[in-house]
Amino acid sequence: KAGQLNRTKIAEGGRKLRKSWGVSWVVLARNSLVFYKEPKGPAPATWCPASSRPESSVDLRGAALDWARHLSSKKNVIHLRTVTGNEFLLQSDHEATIQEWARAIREVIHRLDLE
Ligand code: I3S
Repeated sequence: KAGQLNRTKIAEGGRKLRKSWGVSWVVLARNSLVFYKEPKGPAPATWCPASSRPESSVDLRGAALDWARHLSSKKNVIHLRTVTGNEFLLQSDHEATIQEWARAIREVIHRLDLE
């Protein structure tokens, strides 16, 4: 699964960070969520995430996902916490989009729990 989402990192190793929302191209891989920086301005027709270097990736093993009702004034926000104490908010203006992401990420976390 892949697509564009708004995202911000809110904690690193358990330490709170200042929010800074940005747009990322997000790819759900086997064990992780990988973030790619979107090109600034209109994307060249040749741009694709596979040809660019990931900005960062999040190990989903042991991670926890919740709705982020009290962590943002935005709608449709999910809150992802890793075992290492990194925390992210992911948001889409389309409720169905974020619900699909939540379901897909939970499936990966659950599968990794069973391994
Ligand atoms: O949880 P906060 O601190 O109210 O989050 C808002 C701020 O981080 C704000 O940045 P500055 O403090 O640099 O102005 C962001 O621009 C907002 O988007 C953050 O709130 P939301 O509710 O949009 O997540």
